[in-house]
This record gives sequence, structure tokens and C-alpha cells, in this order.
Amino acid sequence: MRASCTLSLILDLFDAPRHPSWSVEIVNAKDDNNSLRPDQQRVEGTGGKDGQQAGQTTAEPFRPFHEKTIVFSGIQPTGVPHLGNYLGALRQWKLLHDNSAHPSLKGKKKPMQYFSVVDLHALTSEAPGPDRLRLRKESYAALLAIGLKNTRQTTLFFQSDVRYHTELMWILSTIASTGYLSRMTQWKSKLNLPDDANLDSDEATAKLKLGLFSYPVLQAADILLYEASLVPVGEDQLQHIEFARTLARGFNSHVKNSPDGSNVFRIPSAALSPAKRIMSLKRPTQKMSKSDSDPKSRILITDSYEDIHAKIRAAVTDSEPGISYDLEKRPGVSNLIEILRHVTTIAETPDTIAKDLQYMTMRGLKEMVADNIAECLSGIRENFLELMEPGNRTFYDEVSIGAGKAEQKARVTMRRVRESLGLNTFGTRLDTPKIDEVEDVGADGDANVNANDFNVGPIHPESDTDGPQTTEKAILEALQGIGQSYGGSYRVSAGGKDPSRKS
Ligand code: AQP
Repeated sequence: MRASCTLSLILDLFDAPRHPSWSVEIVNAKDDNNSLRPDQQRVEGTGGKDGQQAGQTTAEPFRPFHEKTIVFSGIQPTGVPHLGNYLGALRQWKLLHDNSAHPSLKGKKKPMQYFSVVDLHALTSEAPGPDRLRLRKESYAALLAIGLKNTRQTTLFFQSDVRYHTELMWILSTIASTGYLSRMTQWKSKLNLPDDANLDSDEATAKLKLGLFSYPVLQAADILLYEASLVPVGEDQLQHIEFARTLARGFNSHVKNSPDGSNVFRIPSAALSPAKRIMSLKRPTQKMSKSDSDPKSRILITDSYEDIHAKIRAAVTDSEPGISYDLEKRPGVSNLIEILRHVTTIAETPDTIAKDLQYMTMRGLKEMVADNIAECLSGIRENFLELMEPGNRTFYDEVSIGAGKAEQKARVTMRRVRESLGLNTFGTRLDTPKIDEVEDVGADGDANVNANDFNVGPIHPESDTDGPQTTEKAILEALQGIGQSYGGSYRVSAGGKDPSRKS
């Protein structure tokens, strides 16, 4: 793979700006983080007393209960992650992981991230037990292979290792609206039903299982358990994050008379990657998906150089001459251009890229795209194969550490939830550590920082005076790091001549 890449000629075809106008989209980011510490009191009314505004406290200047940026995101173990998962989600996870351990944040409040292999969600897809076991292992190993690991700031865990997810799901389901759930699209697309299908249809109710219908409630529980403020996802998940926000607000208002009067849940925001939706190589009007029955419809992040080339060569395009970007008329070619843009982090728009490549042959374009994908994913396959070797202990050690860390954090949230509902234990069994103690549970201290992997400049440490907003700013900058590195170039293999190049 490497040898072939060295044959490639690096061409900087664009005079790419270093700081493109693109930035990560934080969806619904208007801050609802207005919950208070248990030791604070909210001033009710519009004016407050002594000139205070509503939302301020009598005890000390208003500070959100959750000061720290916390990220949660999950991936289903329905197969080895594909290029869409990587560009739409996992690459951001790695960036956040690297940045949260950046030396410039030493001694400051650092962002935390919880990344989960959401295997309970995957039960909504059929798989025999032994296959599921393998898929779970492959999924977790794939996360380690891209460079994630448990550190003080990062927790990598299996959802099924933390029993609180299902407990919180039940509690949230007591306030979840079935009308809202019935309007969501995922259950319809998984059952190949039209978008306007509803529960009045016999076809829908015959196929629909409760687990698939209530999937977004479990997803809300995943997010809220870890007090996540940011949830990096692909576009397909936006509806679910909105639902989680609605549930969190609903629950907070449901328990507003709880003893300490504070909000229980933080309201999360979705963070969209620039690669919102990578499409299938075989049906380019549908998104690339792990569960597509055609393995040639997707590039796995563990594919070999040869597999990547074979799949891209077989990608559905069209017989029109030349290259152009037109999502309606040329979805296959447009998808290849999008992929090229994201794997190389070129700052130009897809239209401009297509214009620059307009005289290229389809064969040349495919070869170029395949080479650049292989370059973007290089090293992951080798790491993955090593981790999957039977004698390799790293996988098992990481799983154990992640499970312990996640469970401790989730237990703290669940205690608050239970108490807000009057479900306090009458015994003494729930001897829960304080949040500070939980955050000290680390595997081996800070991660090895390699921010250069993503061309990310140092992010600014939180200052004591700026408080939570600065941490939020730091994480946003971390996310924008991907965007700022959109100034790359792509490789043209020796075989795929680009006739548009003058020299
Ligand atoms: N095609 C895609 N383009 C960009 N982002 C994508 N994501 C998924 N597909 C694309 C993002 O990857 C994260 C993990 O996804 P998931 O495993 O939780 O489930 P999914 O969205 O349903 O992905 P798949 O690959 O289509 O899995 P199956 O086939 O099992 O349903 C999410 O953040 C998602 O947005």
C-alpha cells in the first residue's frame, strides 16, 4: 500500500486557503445549560431582586451546573465502520480525544469524551449470537485502531457493560411521546417503509418492534447519562438529538419540584461534521451503510489498498463524458468528488473541484479517489489486525477500563435521577463517589497527543475568569480543527493522468 503511494505524485492543484469559511455546525447550540448546582438557588421572576435577572442565583454569580464540556457519541457494532462513519463521526472523535489531552490544557478543566459501542441499539438488527460477539469485538478494535484509547479524558466502552442505560431508558420512556416517535424516520427507513408511513398502517405495525420504535429513547438515555453537552454525529442522527433535547427539557420540567430545585439533565447539542452524508458506492442516492447487503457499497476503514481500489473501480457512476458535480443528474460522480474532498480535506467546494477535474476520465478520477482514500486510512488496517490477534491483551484491558469508568460516571447521574423522582434507596448500597472522584479515574493519565495528525493548532486553555464558555470554545475550536485542516491537496497516481494540468 505504502509502496504504491510513493509512486503517487503529490499535486497541489489548488491554491487552497488555510482558513476556509467552513466551520463545524453546532445544531441547536443555543445554550440551555441553565441548571444550577444543588447548593445554588434560582431567582424566579423576570427582574429578580437587587437587580438580578432571572437565572441568576442568590448565592454567587450564575454558573451552569455542568461547567465542563462533555462529549458523547456512539457507533453500532453492526459491522466494521465504513468511510461514512469515519468521515462523519470517528475522525471527529479522534480529534476531540487528541485535543482534550493537549499540553496547553494542563492543570485546567479539560473536556471529557465518552465514546460507546452501542451494542444494545444493535439488537434491533438481526445477527446470530456468535456473529454479534465478533462484530462487537471488531467495532471496539476499530476504534482503538484509529488511535482512540481510554485516558483520563476519554472513555471507550460497550453500552451493554453499563446497566444504567436501560434503567434510564425506562424512566425516559414514561414521558416520551409516541406521536413524536412515530414521526421519526429511522424506523421507517430500516423497515423500507415510505417516510409518511404511520402507526395506522397495518404494514407498519406488522413489521415494527418496540425496540426499533423506541430506539431514540435509548439514545437519549445514552447521551443524558454522561451529561453530554456536545454530540458529534452525521446528519441522519439530527432528529434523534432533537428528541433527546426534548426529553431532557421535559424531564427537567417534570421534576421541577425536586428537593434541591435544580435541573437534572443538561441539554445536549449536535455537532455536525463537514462530511454530513457519504453515499453508497452502489446506490449513490442512499447513504453508505454498514447494513447494506452489498459489501461493495461501502469502503471499510480496515480495507486493504487493493480492496479500496476494486470497490471504487466498481462504484456506480454514469456514461456522460468528463467530470462534473451535479447531485441530481450525476449522484455517483458527485459522491466520488465529495469523498475526494473529505479524505483530502481540500477546502474548495465540490463544484470547484469538479471544474478542475472536468477533463479527466472516469477511470482516472476513480483511481485518484481510491489512492486518496487509501492514504487517509493508512495504518488503520495494520493496527486493527494486530488488535484482533488472539494473544493481544490491549483489547481486553481497554474494554475493562472503559466499562469501569463509564459505569462510575453513569451511576452518579442515575443517583440524581432516582432522587429527583423519589426513588432514593432506603438502604446504603448506593455509595456513590463524587463527580470529582469519578473524573480522577484514569487509565494511564493523558493520552499521547498527536494533534499534528490533524493539523490542529493548540487549543486555548480555559481561564478561571472565563469559566464554562471558554471550555466550550476550546472544544468548538477542536472540532473546527478538522475544518481548518481543510486546506489539503490530493494525490494523482502515476497511471491516472490529469489532462487538466497544464504542465
Ligand atoms: N454515510 C454516512 N455519512 C456520514 N456519517 C455517517 N454515519 C453513518 N453513516 C454515515 C454516522 O456514523 C455514526 C455511527 O453510526 P451508527 O453506527 O450509529 O449507525 P448508522 O447511522 O445507522 O450507520 P450505518 O452505517 O448506516 O449503520 P447501520 O447500517 O447499522 O444502520 C453516526 O454519527 C452516524 O451519523
